[in-house]
Amino acid sequence: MVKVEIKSSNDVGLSSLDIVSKFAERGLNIHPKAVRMLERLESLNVESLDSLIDKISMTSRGAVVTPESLQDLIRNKPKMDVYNSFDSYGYDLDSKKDVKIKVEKDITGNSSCEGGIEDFVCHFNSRFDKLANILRRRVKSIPIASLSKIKPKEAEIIGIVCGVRETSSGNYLIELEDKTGRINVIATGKLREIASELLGEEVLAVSGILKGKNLIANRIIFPDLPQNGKRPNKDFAIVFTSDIHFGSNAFLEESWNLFIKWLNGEVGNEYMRELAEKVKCIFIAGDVVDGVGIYPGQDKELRIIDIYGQYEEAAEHMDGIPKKIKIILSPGNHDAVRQAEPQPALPKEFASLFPKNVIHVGNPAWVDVDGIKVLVYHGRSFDDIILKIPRLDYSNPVEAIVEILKRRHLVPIYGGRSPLAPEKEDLLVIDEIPDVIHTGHVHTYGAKFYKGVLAINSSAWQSQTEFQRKVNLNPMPGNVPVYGPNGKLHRLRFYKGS
Ligand code: D5M
Ligand code: FE
Ligand code: ZN
Repeated sequence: MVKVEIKSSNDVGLSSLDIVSKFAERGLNIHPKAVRMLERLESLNVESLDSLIDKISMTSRGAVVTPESLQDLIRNKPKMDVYNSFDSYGYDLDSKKDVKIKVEKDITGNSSCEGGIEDFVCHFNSRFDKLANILRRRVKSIPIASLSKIKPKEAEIIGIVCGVRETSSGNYLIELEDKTGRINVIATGKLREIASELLGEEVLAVSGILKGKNLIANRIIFPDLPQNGKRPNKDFAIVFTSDIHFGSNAFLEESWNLFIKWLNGEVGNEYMRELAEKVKCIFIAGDVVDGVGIYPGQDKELRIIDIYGQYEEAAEHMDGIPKKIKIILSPGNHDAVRQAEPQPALPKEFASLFPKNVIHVGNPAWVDVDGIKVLVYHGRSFDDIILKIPRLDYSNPVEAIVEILKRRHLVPIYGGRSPLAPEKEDLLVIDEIPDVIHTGHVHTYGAKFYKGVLAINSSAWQSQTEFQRKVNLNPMPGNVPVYGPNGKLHRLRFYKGS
């Protein structure tokens, strides 16, 4: 029997005000630096704070609680939990055979873009063609230019969004363009909500009634995914992680080391050790290192100030992972590759530092793991998507993944914070249906099945940075989703706790 532990965690994000008030309730004054220290504590929740204050009240004699006095009390051993939604299951432990890993689509070595106007034209044509092909399976569309000629009463069209605005009457006007022309689509009633959440460059189908020069929409159709109930049923497990940020002084080394010990079968209960034994590969969805010069003032938050040193440390840590496990390493915006997406794999200079079981891929990359099709993408576009759609939130990152799946495009906003490399073929289109889509970047955890596709955001190994504190982003570090064996999903948590 597997014990299912549902513990409250630091995910609740206690604010400095909460901490100060808790101390004040017990007649204690706390130094601001000590408040910061507690805020950064991975394991802090209401219960652990209460028990900490209990201990302090026993020893404190009315002095201000300083960071130094907290130090000994909070220096705890790292801990780990497994959460899963299944009571128990059995599987065959003897899984010696290697899984076949094949990198299927990746920009590495195939980049041809120079960033000129022609590249952009080619790129957006490729995006339109790929997505229109998906939509044509569901609608009988006609070219936009033919609307003015044949003047049908009702029509279906496919186009790329090139502008959205609210009209004075509270409806939405969507400018839609295909290769033949442009038309204004009017979204009224319930469709206004869909129109208000359009991100800017999505390819859509619209069915509607022609009224003068406008098409009054009665249906707006996203490329989306078909419903798919099938789940890969394999006897091995895949681990997903991201945003390790080696080199940052907020890197959570103890939690990370515990994770590595778990992979080596050295820690955990019987269930977790058996699970570790089943791990055949690990995906890393970017931000392997913290990088250098990524944001202003970053040098103050770095423990290793040169990029080479950061990758050396990363490589050393990867060496601690059992060699029978393949590591698929994809870069993010903190890594030493071009920022524009799609990003190629790490250059040789850094890639060669890593052990042989590391497979370097680009961002995004499609990787087939013994029949499980994984799409790995760092997730930079989520900042733009979460900003644009008010119902989305950093604390629930899988909902942003659902938005990219609906649009079948990893970066459906152009001109925001995600720089685009206008490659001739748009490799950011989700033109196939993955079994798993794995992202990171926002440093929070989430996993759910959307139309049969497992959507995962794999948190981080970095505690809250000064910048994230300012924008109120509460990371959930040390959460590790593990998929399989037998199509099951586990959530492991490695954290320092009392
Ligand atoms: O990004 C981690 C998270 O923090 C991600 O959601 C973006 C946010 N972040 C980090 N730096 C910035 C800046 N400069 N502006 C806006 N949002 C930011 P990571 O890629 O790990 O830094
Ligand atoms: Fe990151
Ligand atoms: Zn990132």
